[in-house]
Amino acid sequence: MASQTAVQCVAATSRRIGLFVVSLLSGITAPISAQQGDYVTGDVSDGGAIVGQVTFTGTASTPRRLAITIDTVVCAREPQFAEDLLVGGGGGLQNVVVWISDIREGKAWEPRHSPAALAQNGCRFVPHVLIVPVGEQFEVWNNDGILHNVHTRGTENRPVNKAQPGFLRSVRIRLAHAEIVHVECDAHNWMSGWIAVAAHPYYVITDQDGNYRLDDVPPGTYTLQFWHERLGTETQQVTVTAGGEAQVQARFASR
Ligand SMILES: [Cu+2]
Repeated sequence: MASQTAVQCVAATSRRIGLFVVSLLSGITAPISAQQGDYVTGDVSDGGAIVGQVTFTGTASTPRRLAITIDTVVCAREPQFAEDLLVGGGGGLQNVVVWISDIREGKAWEPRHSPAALAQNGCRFVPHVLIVPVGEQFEVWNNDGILHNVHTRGTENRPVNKAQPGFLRSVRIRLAHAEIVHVECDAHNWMSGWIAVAAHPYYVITDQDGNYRLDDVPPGTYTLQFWHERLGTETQQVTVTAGGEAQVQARFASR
């Protein structure tokens, strides 16, 4: 359930040959500045946006309180609650990863996305869901001064399993394949987070009211994926026009 292959493979050779034509059709202008796996970046001159809200159609119960059993001086300063199903205003579903799964060319990562960082803070992973660019190093911080551990579990990526004693404020991790991996701390069994290893910048996480927005999308028809850690995956088609704003809503039911 945790694994979603974000980009299908295309032949690099045919892509390069067809790049000029594709650029004219899709609104991407020269220069092509970088290439990351099967995704090619360039300036998007007439992109559109995809916006919407993801909602939960079931009845959401109050998040359950977590049992903090060890390191209580640090970890139980405040009550802790599960973050695996957070429903906000209007049934909006938080922490859904939304991405375009079949985009081949588009904008480059914005500088603010690099380096990404995941904090172990108050014996929680913050943010609960993090987007990192595929293949790039990111940091995991230990803000607590006690022993934590970083243990990732995915399908495409080999597991990372690093102890992070209190004096080790930062460790660096690199995940080479695009998928969503689970991250846990073996020292504190309630700690749970997710890392969306993104093949390109068209990934976003829904806010507390379930809203999301993807900007600078080259005109075209795409497949939009929605992933939630408990509720699974939804798929929708979307057509983006130059300068337009495509509305795409998604609903998740109880499972
Ligand atoms: Cu921990």
